[in-house]
Amino acid sequence: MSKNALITGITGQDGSYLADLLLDKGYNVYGLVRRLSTPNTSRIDHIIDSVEMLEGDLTDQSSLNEAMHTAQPDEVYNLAAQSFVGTSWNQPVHTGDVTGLGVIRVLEATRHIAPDAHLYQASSSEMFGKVQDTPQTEQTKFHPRSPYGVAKVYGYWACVNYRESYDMHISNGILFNHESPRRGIEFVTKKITNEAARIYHGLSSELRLGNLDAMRDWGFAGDYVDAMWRMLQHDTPDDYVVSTGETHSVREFVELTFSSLGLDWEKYVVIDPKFVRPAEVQLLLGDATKARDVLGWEPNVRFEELVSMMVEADVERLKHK
Ligand code: NAP
Ligand code: F7E
Repeated sequence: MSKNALITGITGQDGSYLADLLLDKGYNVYGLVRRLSTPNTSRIDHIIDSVEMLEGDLTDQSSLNEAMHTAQPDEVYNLAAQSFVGTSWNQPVHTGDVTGLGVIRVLEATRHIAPDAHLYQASSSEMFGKVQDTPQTEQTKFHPRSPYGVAKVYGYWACVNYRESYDMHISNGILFNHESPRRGIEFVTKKITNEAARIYHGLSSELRLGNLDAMRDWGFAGDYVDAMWRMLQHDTPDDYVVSTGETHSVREFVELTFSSLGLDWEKYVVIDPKFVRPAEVQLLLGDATKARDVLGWEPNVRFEELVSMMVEADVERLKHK
């Protein structure tokens, strides 16, 4: 019999790739969608008739309970969050409510209504923040550097606590940055490839950025949702770093993007203090040995391929503008 999966955050980058993966595997997919003045389903329009949308919000316990009753999930993927680090300084209370407390609400709904479900929590390398070890592993201490990172640490420990308190099958994926053509426009990779493609087509003349020295371990979202699924198939719940093991600077991402379009990035990039954060995470580099050894997971897409995939998608999308 087909399994039921409930995905919170199905309209986001990861939710859309995960829904693709689970549908391919024959799951019945339920997606929690919050009410917006204009529905935002562009990332899942291609599968909209194959998934069941349930209205709900991570700030509203009763809607989560109702979604859990309807979906009767075998697996719950909690991907919903206020996920943009920059915004978390402007909306720290909202970020804490959705990204932090929202996890407890999902845990409570699962505990009371689907206690045997396997649950995945979207934890983040932002929890490492001011890194205490390099590379970062499951043993590295957390030192978050933003209200977003602080909220993710709360969610992480809430999951560990519910696992220990109630013997629930709950796993944290500590995912490093992962990107794709479906990435939100405000994140630096998509901002760079989108604006470079606009410049290439003569639609723009500059790209305004903040700190070019930040280093990130960037992977492909399509690879990373497979790691989420593998965690929930394992007999024992646990916490896993998911990363590529390579780190590159924002400057390198810019250089590669512009050079692939035959452009000199230095003619177009303007440093704007508006995009420099109050506290920065300077270096992230993950060691995913445990995910490889226990789950058999490995990334397929490397940095250069990721950049060209995103550039090509934006050049193609904008060519008739
Ligand atoms: P995303 O594209 O920003 O998607 C976030 C999703 O959460 C969207 O579907 C959004 O709905 C939904 N959402 C936001 N507030 C909500 C609320 N109050 N109630 C219900 N749903 C709400 O993020 P992503 O890149 O796919 O990331 C997925 C998860 O992984 C997030 O928890 C993120 O923090 C975490 N994470 C991401 C990365 C990464 O590099 N991508 C790395 C580590 C961890 P709308 O479409 O209506 O806005
Ligand atoms: O920034 C620097 C910025 O916003 C990356 C989220 O998915 O990954 C993501 O968080 C770096 C930072 O991602 C601009 O200062 C420079 O150092 O693309 P980002 P993030 O903050 O790493 C983690 C793992 C998550 O969990 C989050 O949900 O790029 N940077 N100039 C800039 N960043 C942005 N956004 N815009 C700039 O103009």
